[in-house]
Amino acid sequence: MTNEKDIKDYGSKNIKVLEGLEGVRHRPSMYIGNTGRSGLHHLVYEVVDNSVDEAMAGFCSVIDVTLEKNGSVTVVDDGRGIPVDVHPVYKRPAVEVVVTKLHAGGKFDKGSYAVSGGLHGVGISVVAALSKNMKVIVKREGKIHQQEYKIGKPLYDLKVTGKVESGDTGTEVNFIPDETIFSTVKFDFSVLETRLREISFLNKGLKIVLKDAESGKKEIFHYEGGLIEFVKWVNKSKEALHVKPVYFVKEDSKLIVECAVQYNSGYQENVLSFVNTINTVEGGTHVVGFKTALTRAINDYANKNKLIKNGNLTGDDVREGLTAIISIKVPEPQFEGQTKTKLGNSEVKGIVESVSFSSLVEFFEENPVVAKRIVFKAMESQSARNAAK
Ligand code: 0RA
Repeated sequence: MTNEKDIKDYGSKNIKVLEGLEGVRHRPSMYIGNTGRSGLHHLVYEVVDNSVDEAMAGFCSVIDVTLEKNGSVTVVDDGRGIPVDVHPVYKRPAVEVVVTKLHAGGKFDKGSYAVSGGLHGVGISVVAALSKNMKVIVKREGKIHQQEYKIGKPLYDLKVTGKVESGDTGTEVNFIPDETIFSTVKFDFSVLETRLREISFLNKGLKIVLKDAESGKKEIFHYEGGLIEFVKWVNKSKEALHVKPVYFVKEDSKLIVECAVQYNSGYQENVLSFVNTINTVEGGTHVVGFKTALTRAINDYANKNKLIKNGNLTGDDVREGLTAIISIKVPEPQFEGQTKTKLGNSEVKGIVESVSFSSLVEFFEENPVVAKRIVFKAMESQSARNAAK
């Protein structure tokens, strides 16, 4: 299905690195999706992603995000700090290279699973290019280092502005989006709140603090329970069918699959899915694999325990009142669909299905009271569906 557009896109992808930051300003949508509200908020996620990577590597525990009164955003982390030593190739401080060169810095040579949620896998340099001002402060090696940039260009050389106790490290990034690029430069607390909470659920133990300096509003996201707390949070205003969610995490040579499930007494299906912490709104092969496993595991349990009266339960029957979070990590995700939020990797379906099936079977065997409650709920859905026919 190769067409002219694909060939053109393929070409432009490969010149992306060569064209540098002017290219980012020339075609911002290629890097941040769009120049509207969602693209604007994407800038914050790009900066936060770098701190999340530092947290995933085990060096950062708190990320602080503040909407400042002047319309800028500040992201502070307590990681190791962006390196400040002179880069061997560019002969400039590493932090300057990270901020002013597209895809620069060792952080972008990600290990197979060390993939975080940046929609286009770009970094802080894209944010710098699309900001009328960016200030980066690095605490490292006992010193406070600072540099500012205007549309991605340094305003002065990296300078030392003070001292800190050795061992006190971290990075602070403040930026004001360029209003000549974006249709709106007004950040929305609730938009950031939703995504930052999600990032926090997906990275258990990571603390993210969101503040609005104007209103004084403050939210703290910190969940030691990860997906277990996520599924309970989604169900918080509902009546849960079982207190303890079904939970499993399995690592295979190609994939990490993590899942939390909790039924409620309602009739809605609510399956949230993530690939490398990106919300796959349109689902995909991981979701298909999970759903197939769920239907099969519930039918197997029901048949084995002679609970079935009117034939096997359908997928729709077993998904009434289902709340599930599926999070997978895959080295080379292929995103498809209208909004590029549908996972296409065909090999994922079977792996997620077999991992989910064995984990669900094990949970049902060990929790027969919960298993029967789920089966009976699905049988009620089946009866209602049959009666409606
Ligand atoms: C490159 C290398 C190292 C850390 C970072 C980048 C880093 C980048 C960001 C961006 C926001 N916060 C960050 N924290 C760290 C490793 C440095 C080392 O080996 O000490």
